[in-house]
Amino acid sequence: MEQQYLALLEDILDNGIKKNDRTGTGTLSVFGRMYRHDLSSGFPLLTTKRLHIRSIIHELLWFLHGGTNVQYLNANGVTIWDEWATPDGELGPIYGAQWRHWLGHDGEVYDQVDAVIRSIKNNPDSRRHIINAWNVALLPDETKSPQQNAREGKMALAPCHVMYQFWVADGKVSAMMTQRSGDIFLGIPYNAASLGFLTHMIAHQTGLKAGEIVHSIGDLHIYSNHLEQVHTQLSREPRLLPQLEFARKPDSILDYTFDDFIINGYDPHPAITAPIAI
Ligand code: THF
Repeated sequence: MEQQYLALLEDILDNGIKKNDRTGTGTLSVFGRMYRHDLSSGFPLLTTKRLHIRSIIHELLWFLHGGTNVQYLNANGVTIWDEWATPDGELGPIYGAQWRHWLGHDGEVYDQVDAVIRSIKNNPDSRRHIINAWNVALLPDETKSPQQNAREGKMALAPCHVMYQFWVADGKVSAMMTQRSGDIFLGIPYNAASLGFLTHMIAHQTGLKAGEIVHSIGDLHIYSNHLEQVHTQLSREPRLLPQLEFARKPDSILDYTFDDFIINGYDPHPAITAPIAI
């Protein structure tokens, strides 16, 4: 996994095209890239820089509980969503709302997380184990700020990790995540670890082993103010990947707490700070 990540950094440096973007920062961008990782060979947490595991786990628990207000994250010391929230912490109907309570035009509320776990248990061979966040009716108006969109009941940001698909074979569950836009230096390492945690949780809850993760990205970019950091990271040697262990088996996917995730053997190079494009 990590060699593939570093190769993608090189790929963007070599082949990236200078593009402007919504945030006005400027990027080097390539289109359509993928990497895959067998979860039995270690947990997908980069070692060439230290990642803030706390932020990643709390963000995922927040999505799974349907959260769309940063208060839960802030109460747990996580600030990665603050820049887009209104003063009272609202982000509009982003991931958590779509995952847990997608409102259908029939007025019915759809819980995609519960549905996917039931379909994996009851109909493992299905090719429709999907969680989709791209709710067209609630996408933001790009001419307005994230906060203005949230105030108007729209998503503060359009989903980046749009679709998750699960696949069951040989007693294992694999996951493919399709991402429309990926900030490779700051976002992708979080997204990869988050996909790893979610896949392990779904495997745990359905009595399967964790198989592979496949991460597919549309516009994959390095922000122009991350170039120095990327060179620092490329100068480092990857180390052994850590292992994930669960402290217990919670009754449902909604009953995991931060302390249920035990990461063994994480020995990364130091963190590399970088500004986030808003
Ligand atoms: N916007 C941009 N420009 N990039 C993204 O990756 C991104 N996200 C989410 C929404 N909008 C985005 C927010 N995710 C960090 C990491 C992920 C984020 C936001 C910020 C970040 O600054 N990480 C620091 C450490 C900060 C911390 O964990 O406390 C780091 O060094 O990794 C795509 O999901």
